[in-house]
Amino acid sequence: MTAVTRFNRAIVRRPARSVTQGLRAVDLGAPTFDGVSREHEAYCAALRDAGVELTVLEPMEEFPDSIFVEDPALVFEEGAILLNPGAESRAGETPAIEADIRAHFDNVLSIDQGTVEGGDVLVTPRAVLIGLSERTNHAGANALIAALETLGRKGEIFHTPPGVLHFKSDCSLLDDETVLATSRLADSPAFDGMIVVETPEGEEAAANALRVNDVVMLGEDFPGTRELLQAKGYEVVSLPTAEIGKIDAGLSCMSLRWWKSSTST
Ligand code: CIR
Repeated sequence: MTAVTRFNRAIVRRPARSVTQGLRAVDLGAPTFDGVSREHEAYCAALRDAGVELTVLEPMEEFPDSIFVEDPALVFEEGAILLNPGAESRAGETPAIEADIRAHFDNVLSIDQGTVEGGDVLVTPRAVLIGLSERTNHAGANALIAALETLGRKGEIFHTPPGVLHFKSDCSLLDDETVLATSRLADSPAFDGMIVVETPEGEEAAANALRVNDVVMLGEDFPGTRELLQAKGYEVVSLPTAEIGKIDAGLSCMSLRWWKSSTST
């Protein structure tokens, strides 16, 4: 099994004009299409710079949130799992991305009950951590654990802090043994045995960072977190996220990432 922060392939989807109507818990104003597009382009460039080959899917107007490809599927070197988004307006994103997933993976599983969004799933070397949330329920989490077992992986269920969209809205992996998390999630048993770096107060949204190969991608509006990570020796790539932040998204949401070895299909 390849290190969980090593990736050489990813699927992304260009934003549709309807992204301005993306779901949000609190309406602080809609993002602009041009603004989201610029952030998406910068993100794609950063992934390529980090050594990832991208498959770029076409926009889907009927699904405003479909730029967030992380939520309808979960991918690994050894296979993919089609998920079932808990947001009604996003449920159709799974059938819509299925053919693109099948184009890359021979082994494609799905969950047979409940709801799970990929934003609630953090892959660590020890286990695949699944956070229960408004979008991911017990039935879905158990179905995901069964699918993960078929792939030879272990899944474990934890809680997402109340009012937080996804488990990974509040945490991300910095390396094999270190997680970046908000203070409200830092004490979770999910991170037992790991080093937890807490985001500074007021920079909670920085927790949805993204480690890809040698770099940690981080929202550019979080200087305290950047300083903290740089002081610990991480190479930080700052990316604009203010527009996607208006629809509750961060850096992990916009790609499905995996390692393709010369022997994997
Ligand atoms: C949603 O509410 O579904 C989108 N507006 C944001 C999804 C962010 N996805 C993620 O964190 N994995």
